[in-house]
Amino acid sequence: MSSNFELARLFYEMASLLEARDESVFRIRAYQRGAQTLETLGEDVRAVAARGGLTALPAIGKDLAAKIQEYLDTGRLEQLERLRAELPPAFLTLLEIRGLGPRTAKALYEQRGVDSVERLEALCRSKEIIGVAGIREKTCENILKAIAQWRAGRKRTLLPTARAIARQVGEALRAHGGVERLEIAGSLRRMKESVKDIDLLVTSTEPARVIRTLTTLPSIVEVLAQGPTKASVRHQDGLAIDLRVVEPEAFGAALQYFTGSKEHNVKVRELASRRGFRISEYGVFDEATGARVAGATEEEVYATVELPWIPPELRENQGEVEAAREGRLPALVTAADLRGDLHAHTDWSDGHHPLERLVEAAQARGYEYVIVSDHSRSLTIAGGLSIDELRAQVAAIRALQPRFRIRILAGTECDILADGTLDFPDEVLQELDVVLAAVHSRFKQSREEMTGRIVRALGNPWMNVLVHPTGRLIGSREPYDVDLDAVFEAARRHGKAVEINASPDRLDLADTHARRAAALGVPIAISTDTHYLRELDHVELGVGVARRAWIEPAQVLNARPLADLLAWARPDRA
Ligand code: DGT
Ligand code: CA
Repeated sequence: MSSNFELARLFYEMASLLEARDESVFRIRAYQRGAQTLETLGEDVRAVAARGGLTALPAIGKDLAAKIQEYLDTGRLEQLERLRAELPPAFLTLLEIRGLGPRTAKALYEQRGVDSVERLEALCRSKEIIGVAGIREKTCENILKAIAQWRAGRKRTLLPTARAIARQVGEALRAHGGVERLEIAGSLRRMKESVKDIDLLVTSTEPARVIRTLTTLPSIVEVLAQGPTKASVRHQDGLAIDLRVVEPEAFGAALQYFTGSKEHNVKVRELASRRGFRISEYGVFDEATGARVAGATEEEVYATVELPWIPPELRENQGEVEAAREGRLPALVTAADLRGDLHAHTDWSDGHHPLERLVEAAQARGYEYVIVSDHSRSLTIAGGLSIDELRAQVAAIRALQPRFRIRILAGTECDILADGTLDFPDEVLQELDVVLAAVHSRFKQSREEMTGRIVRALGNPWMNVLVHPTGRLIGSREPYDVDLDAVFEAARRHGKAVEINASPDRLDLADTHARRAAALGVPIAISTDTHYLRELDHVELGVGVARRAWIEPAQVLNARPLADLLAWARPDRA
């Protein structure tokens, strides 16, 4: 089986080197997917090749099959060795610096010997890179800022990246045997927007085998610690993975303990000690006799302190223990409660698919409605629509409607201009089914100006949903300065909704803000802001934020049936 892992490692490296050379994303992805297939393949790739079954494997086409055969025959990949010889080993990390493309990085390497982030930083400070590939003084400053962000950003990983890695590693562990149960714990299970590491729990009759698999997986680049039942490793994407093998009778206790948060656990343990119990990752124990009284399931653990099971997203010691004790836990919204998506783009503005594809994809998901909300005329960099184009789009939507079961809502993501007026006149907005409004410019306004601007927009009779209300981009742009409580109060007063934008680097509103808005009675839209069709899947991240915000289906705008949604958005038409 060792060939599987060796080949997977080589394919991952190939993908990175192609990326460094700015090659087509399709080729890069092809190698990444091929590597994932090899990492999770339960049969020796030699045996598969011998029976001519390579191209029947998922993600292995003719090209990759030929590469696999080359390796099996010769023990090497000629193309990979050529690519390796062209670039220094640390070159790939340079490309993690925002704004530094492969071409500039290559010029810096060739002309100034920049082969690491440290050297890049030094030459930026001494200004020795000015003049290379059009770099100016201002570019130097930007690179230094990007390096600082890169350092800060490396500490935490965005939720969807971590989820994808956890899924892939989990699948690989299962494929190589010994795993009975496998669960994700920690902040990832609580759906925090970014995580420090991935915490995995496993039950197994062969702990050593599971540990060995993890520590030798091709996507794992470093073993940080290793023991008979636990291991800590670093994944090639930078984050650490902690794995523990636990006894089935203690699985629930371990899951409860390692899901955290620490603050939640402290609270639960206090309740236990008042009842004469001690809770640890090994179970719940009677302090007097030392006997284990619970541990196989989380329900059992919570039952010993007379609490119902508490959803992981709530376990932040933000009142959930009290709510559980008083029978007031919310019945949290799930993805299945959503009847439509209320923020999506098409190639009429900066989306990457025709209108029809969006509608098909949304209908295939079983939605009752989907909005078309392209940008408005002032946002020229995103291909904002003129009034004529918007009207033509509405006509196109109405013409398309008879071919679909799903209702297509004509909308816009209308810019909120600097003075708080909207980018389209009222008589145009009135023609649409649902109007979104957003700030896309003049982010540096004072708190008073920005608050006044958004509050004024909320007063427009035809706008319905304030989208990505703080404008933040996680890890790269701070939210603009705005009094959110004043915004939520205005939304409540005018009967408007606010959005949880599910785009992974936005997640805007954030959990704590969304909880405040919902508590005031402001309806919450959970939308994807889809620009690529696969982003419709991001809805899960938005639902995660909503659940962390204690939100129930009744508080969610797009959990309403179509008729209710339309009656709310366009009462004049009823
Ligand atoms: P993060 O920072 O995104 O990894 O957040 P967590 O919550 O996943 O934190 P982590 O990975 O350090 O630990 C996972 C869980 O294990 C944590 O939520 C609660 C539990 N835990 C870890 N260390 C301690 C500790 O020293 N005391 C207690 N009571 N619990 C701990
Ligand atoms: Ca963690």
